[in-house]
Amino acid sequence: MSKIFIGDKEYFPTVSSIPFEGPESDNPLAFKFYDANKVIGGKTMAEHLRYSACYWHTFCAKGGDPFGPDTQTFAWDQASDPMSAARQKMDAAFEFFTKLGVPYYCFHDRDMSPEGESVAQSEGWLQECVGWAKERQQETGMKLLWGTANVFSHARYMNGASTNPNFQVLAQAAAQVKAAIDATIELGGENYVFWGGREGYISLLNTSTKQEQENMARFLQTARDYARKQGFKGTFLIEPKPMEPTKHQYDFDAQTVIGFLRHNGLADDFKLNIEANHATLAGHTFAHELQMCTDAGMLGSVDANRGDAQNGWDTDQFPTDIYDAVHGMMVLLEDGGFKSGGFNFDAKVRRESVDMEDIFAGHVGGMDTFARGLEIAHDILNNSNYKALKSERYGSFNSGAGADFRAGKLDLQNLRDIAAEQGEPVLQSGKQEKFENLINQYMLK
Ligand code: XLS
Ligand code: NI
Ligand code: NI
Repeated sequence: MSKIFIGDKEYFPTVSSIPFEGPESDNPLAFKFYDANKVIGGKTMAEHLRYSACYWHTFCAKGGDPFGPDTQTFAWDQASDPMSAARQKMDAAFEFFTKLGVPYYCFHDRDMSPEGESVAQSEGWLQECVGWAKERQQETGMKLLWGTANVFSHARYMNGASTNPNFQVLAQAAAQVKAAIDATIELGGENYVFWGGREGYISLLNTSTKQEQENMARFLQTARDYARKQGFKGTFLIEPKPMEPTKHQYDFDAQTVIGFLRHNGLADDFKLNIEANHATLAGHTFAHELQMCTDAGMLGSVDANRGDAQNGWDTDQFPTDIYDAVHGMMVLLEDGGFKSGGFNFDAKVRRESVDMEDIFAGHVGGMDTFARGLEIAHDILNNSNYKALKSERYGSFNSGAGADFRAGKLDLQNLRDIAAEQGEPVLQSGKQEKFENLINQYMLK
């Protein structure tokens, strides 16, 4: 086995580069469907899918849950001084990214670099880590899909970051966001993400929601202005989530966020980062959230994972549901595919999955799921009568009075007169069963 490692130690010695072996292979650490160079509709799978692995779940979280401590032990987590530990973690991360064959990664400031005792110390440490990351990016060809700041874990953020009732906490969050934007620019990041970790409330009784949302908007405008001034050309992304950790989060779902961005003059610079599990929590499907974004021209990127239909929390499981992947890919392909975004696996192995190989298996499964989803969705959109069936339902708007209405040429009196003249409309079938059968036909053939 040829050794691939960054720095002076191999952290995953039992795993080599993950090969594509096709659906007949029974090697659990080989791709069955993700063939990076396979061309689908004029683009390779790698270009369509733009896969990314995340730093936080894979290299920072170790299996602890509210009822028990960590279950996973990491070889890169043994050094006693925090900067040596950060360096080892980075070597392990880049070894993992390279062996998996993802072109992108994502990180929060605090995943990569420890929190210092002052703003200045935290900034200095982050800059040092960014220097190492830049070297490793050059060495491996890895690129940064997005950076972000963790302004929700530290105790100071218990009442929110930009929506905190205490201005001093807001300023601390600003310091972190500034440093994380600088880091993202330095590493050539294509996007910068805001997930509103604790931007919401636990009790409405003690919360001025109007002021908090105004402050959030002002904060985002200020961050955008700073980043643009520093030359950031990428896309800002908001990641909706309706709840958890707060009872109610302001970035509830795609439609709420789109309205907020438009209301606050942010729609030209910001798009959305849709996470599948957050859609589930909001009572929506993954495809619904993607569709709301594409309708608004605001689909930025995707946090690929899966929730659990019976649980009400963010389980962040690896995406294996092919039906969801097909529908999601149909929406994405109809929108022309990703521009600056990609599929970032915001997913973690289960607490009980304690073998180092399990994190490879999780990502391999997720990458195969969307690769197959891409092929099926492309087939449906190009070779079936799906699009024709759908547009037929709206055929009455294509000409005559329907087209006049779309063009704004009819007033309410005109509409009334048309109704009176035409009489009761003939019932028109929604044909849902035919649509569902068509999807299954293409999935199962
Ligand atoms: C948490 C979010 C988080 C963001 C990045 O639920 O998904 O991981 O993606 O801050
Ligand atoms: Ni996420
Ligand atoms: Ni999440």
